[in-house]
Order: sequence, then C-alpha cells, then structure tokens
Amino acid sequence: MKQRKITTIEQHILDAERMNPDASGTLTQILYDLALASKIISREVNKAGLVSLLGVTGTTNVQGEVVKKLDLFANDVIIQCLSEPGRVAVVGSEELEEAVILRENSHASYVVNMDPLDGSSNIDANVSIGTIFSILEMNPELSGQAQCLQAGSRQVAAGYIIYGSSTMFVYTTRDGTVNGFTLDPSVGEYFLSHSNIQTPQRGRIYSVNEGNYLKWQEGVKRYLKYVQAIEPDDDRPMTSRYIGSLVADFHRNLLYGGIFMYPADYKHPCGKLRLLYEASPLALVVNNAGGLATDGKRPILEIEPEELHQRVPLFIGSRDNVIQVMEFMKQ
Ligand code: P6P
Repeated sequence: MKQRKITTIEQHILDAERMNPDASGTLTQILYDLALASKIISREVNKAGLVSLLGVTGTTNVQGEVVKKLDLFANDVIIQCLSEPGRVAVVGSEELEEAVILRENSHASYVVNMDPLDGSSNIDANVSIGTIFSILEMNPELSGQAQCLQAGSRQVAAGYIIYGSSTMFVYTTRDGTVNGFTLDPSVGEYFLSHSNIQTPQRGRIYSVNEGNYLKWQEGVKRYLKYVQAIEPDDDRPMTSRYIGSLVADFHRNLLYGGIFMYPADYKHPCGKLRLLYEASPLALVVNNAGGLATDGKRPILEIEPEELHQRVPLFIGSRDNVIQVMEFMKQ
C-alpha cells in the first residue's frame, strides 16, 4: 500500500522558502516562531478546564506563579517567540492599546498584527477559540505603529490557529495556497492534514448573531428572511450555525462552505470585528481559498487602515453567498 507522505509544518514552510529564490529565510523563521507559540498556548488552553487545580486568574497556582488571563498569556508568549533580533520590528495586538516596537532599527523587516486569543470569553464553556495573525513587510515610508496600518493586500502571510477538538494551524502566503496542519500533541508536531484548501463556491450555512436582527440595515434583514424562506428548489432554507467564536465559525465555513456575517448596526456603525488582526488575515485566507471577504461594499483587502484597533463590518466566506448578500444590501 502506497505510504502517504508525512509533512510537518516546518518542512512545508521550508519547501516553500526553497521555491522562492528571493527568500531570506526570515518569514520562514517567523512562521516557525508562531507555530512554537501556538503549541505553548494550546497546552495552556487545554489545561484551562483544570482551573480549580491551577488557580484562577490573578491568584497564584500550586507552583506559586500568578495565573494570567489566557489571552494575556497568549499575547506574551507570541511576542516572546517573535522577539529574536532581525525578524519582527513591530507587533500590533488586540491585547495592547499601542503597538510594541521590538527592534525597528535592527534590519528587522516584518510587522505582525495579531489577535492572540480570540473568543477567549468562551473558554470557560470549553468552546473552540483561536489565534489570528497577519504578517506584513516593513514599509520604508512608515515608522513605528504606522507600520501596522497597511492594507490587507500587502500581507505576505496570514492565518490562524484553532484550539478545538484538535489544534490546527491554517495559513496562506503569497504563493496563494491555503494549508492546514493538525497538531499531534504526543510528538509536539504539526502534520499537514488539509492541503491546498478550497472553500466551496456556494454554501448552505449562514453564521450571524440573529439577536442583533432589529439593529441591522434593511438589506441585511431582507437577506436573512431570504435564506430562511422555504424554497426547496433553491436549497433553502439555509442552515444557521453560530458558535460566537470567530475562528471556529470561520474555519467551519471555510471547509464546509457558507457565509459568516458581522454587520454594522445602529449601535456599532463600523461593526464589532477588527480590521487589522481579524478581518484582513481571514480575508487573505478566504480569498486564496477561492472565497470573498467584504465590508458589505468594498473588498476587505483594499481597505486602507486609519487606526490600530479599527472595526469593520464583515461578510466573509463562499463567493456566491457573499456576492448575494451584497446584492441585497444595494437594493
Ligand atoms: P457576539 C468573540 O468575543 C468575538 O470577538 C468573535 O470571536 C465572535 O465572532 C464575536 O465576538 C461574537 O460577537 O456579539 O455575537 O457575541
């Protein structure tokens, strides 16, 4: 029987570097750093259920160490792993008001924007949560925190780690493919499990917090009623699935097809989700997997950021579904 090739994430990243004659190896190292950080975070997330033994946030655990909130822990671990000289100059994080300037003048050539642990409020209910990251090249015309404020189309790599029934590292680079690696905790290695992910052109799943229905603009309301209508010839009603953890909802829709929406409403005129470290990286992933991501009018990847924690409405997933909701919003 033909043995299936076993590919670790490190091997896959290295192979991609070797295909790129201009590669310096620095992006490779940053992806290694993120893979390492995610293994450490995965270990802690999977222990979270043992809080009674390990102590709750702010207390000291059995080792006498202060227990950090997991999202702050994740933030610190990732920054620590990215801090080797010559790699990353600036880090923008959902957890930090200001960007961290690691080494702006040490020939470090990359910028990382991240949500270290998105959905962490769900962890007490053992719901899947995730890390989202976006990697940009330094722009010589920018300095300091402004380096983080680059459009999603300038990303050189982006992806997420989902801490769920298994831990998966999904990322894409300028080569345009999206690949998923599943962690085998018994050996501490990520193995290629989902090669060249392509999201279905049209899906049957819609993900949205319908509790906000009365706050939405009319076009979005009409779209909801359309997908819920009993029209078997048009494969409707669609199926509603909403976990309330962006990475989990996005990952399921990426694999099965469908649309995730966090529309603007009269209380959140720019929506809830963040452009730089949620919408932009997931937009690069879904675009390279054949899907679409917009704010309801414009491609997410074309939005020029104005501030680090800028919010944006988000419609992301299968191409036909995203195009369709935009048609309803134009009416
Ligand atoms: P709501 C989690 O708090 C989060 O930031 C995303 O992971 C998730 O998609 C969204 O908020 C859920 O927001 O308003 O539906 O609870």
